[in-house]
Amino acid sequence: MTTQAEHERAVVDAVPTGLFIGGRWRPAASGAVFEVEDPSVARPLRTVADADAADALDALSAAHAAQESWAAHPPRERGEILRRSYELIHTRIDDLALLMTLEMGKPLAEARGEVAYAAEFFRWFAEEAVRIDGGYAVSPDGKDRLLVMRRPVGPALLITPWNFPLAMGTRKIGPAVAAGCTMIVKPAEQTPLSMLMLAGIMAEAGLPDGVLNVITTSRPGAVVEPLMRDGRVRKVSFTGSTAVGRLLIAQSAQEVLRVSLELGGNAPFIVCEDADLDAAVDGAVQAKMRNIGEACTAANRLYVHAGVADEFARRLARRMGGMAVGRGTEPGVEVGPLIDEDGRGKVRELVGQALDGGAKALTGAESPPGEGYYYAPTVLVDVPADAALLHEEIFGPVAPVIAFDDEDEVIAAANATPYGLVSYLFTENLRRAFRISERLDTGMIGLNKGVVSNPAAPFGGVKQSGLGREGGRAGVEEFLETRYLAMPSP
Ligand code: TXE
Repeated sequence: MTTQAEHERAVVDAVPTGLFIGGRWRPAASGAVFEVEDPSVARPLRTVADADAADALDALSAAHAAQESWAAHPPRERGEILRRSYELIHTRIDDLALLMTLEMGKPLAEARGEVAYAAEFFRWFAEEAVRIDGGYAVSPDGKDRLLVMRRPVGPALLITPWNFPLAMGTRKIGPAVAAGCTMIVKPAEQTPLSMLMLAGIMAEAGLPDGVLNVITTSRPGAVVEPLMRDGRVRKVSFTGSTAVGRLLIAQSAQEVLRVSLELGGNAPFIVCEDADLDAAVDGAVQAKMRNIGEACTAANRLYVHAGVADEFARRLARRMGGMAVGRGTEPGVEVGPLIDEDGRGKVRELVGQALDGGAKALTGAESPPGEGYYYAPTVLVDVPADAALLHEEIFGPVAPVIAFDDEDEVIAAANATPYGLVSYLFTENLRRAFRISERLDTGMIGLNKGVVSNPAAPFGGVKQSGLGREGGRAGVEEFLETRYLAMPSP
């Protein structure tokens, strides 16, 4: 009988090695590799190929060579490849989830949830592939006919983060495939393994060589910049920090690339005095603790009406303080480690600073002893208004609860951030729900709900949270150009 450790090793070792370029696996030309770590034990997990700029340009040549024939591929076949990939993902869900837990840290149940969610994007975009259409118009003077046509924008560069190693990939790959774009995917250096496994699955599903190329690298800047400036890349879609998003906007200027960016957030979570408090606490646990708080949609500031704030904070602290922290592969664990020492260091610093400023911890505010980058679920009250954790993305399991008295005050506070991804609102009063929602400056609003993500919805933010939308019909639009043909009326 194999032990759990042997099983984990076998799944990790089964991941194809190398870069996936033009339908073939090959090492980096330099032979370089880099280490991927298991954050639950702070130990190396496996090495992967470390691409340099020349490898990246090879991947681009493969994508560029495949673009014309891929664009001419019947839409239904493009959709069927996505559909088969969706089915294959489900047959491999156990291994994909385990791999994700090992490289990223999230508990197995959450990893399974992400794999299933990631697959849903393929199912959704499989159906969208056959619904790409244009338009027809008669000029106002009746003299011309105008035929509006769509075509794939061209080779796309897809850069994904480590917090949702598969879903942030399929949310980009799905619409790119549906639209007929070829692509280069560059997963985050912390979590390349699940993306490598996905590339193998898509090849098995019949994706033609060169349509999807995956390059892993420990030096993202050095590899991405030459691609951005090459001219053959026509589109970049990025999920990650606002700092890197800004850099990509600057780099995209030279070749005037199409850009979609899904950047950081600082989500307000508003609980009105008439809210169903049980539902609000459940929603807060979801919005805060999903993915260990390492989500751009994580509730970052919890504004609770003064009449119910103490009760809410007490209940939340009881729930969060009772969550089982540990290695994501252990049964019953609800909270895994943070991604790395930098991630944990940032959380420690933000909490330390708030406590120094007078905040009180109802639970947590410490790292459990032992190896791995763990941080205890934390609820803070009496947080000073200038505490950095109210102004920056915490990206960890820390919930600051702030009491408010009136609606105008809480809306102003909620909007007082350069970010605008998502807000959450709990109220049983319909008029109030609409009134407040209309004034919140975010791309998405969760009303009496702690999770907003859905493949059918146009996910994205306003202000410094990004540009463009992912998912829904809008998702494919991001990978299409609009052109028209003008001709004299017959
Ligand atoms: O992000 P980076 P990091 C936020 C979150 C987190 C912070 C830092 O607040 O604490 O960002 O995380 C690639 N050119 N989010 O440092 O560096 C990198 O290889 C091109 C929110 O991990 O932005 C990875 O693939 N690419 C977010 C991707 O960018 C570059 C998810 C994201 O990494 C690059 C992640 C460069 N010069 C972090 N430098 C969300 N929106 O959910 C790095 N990358």
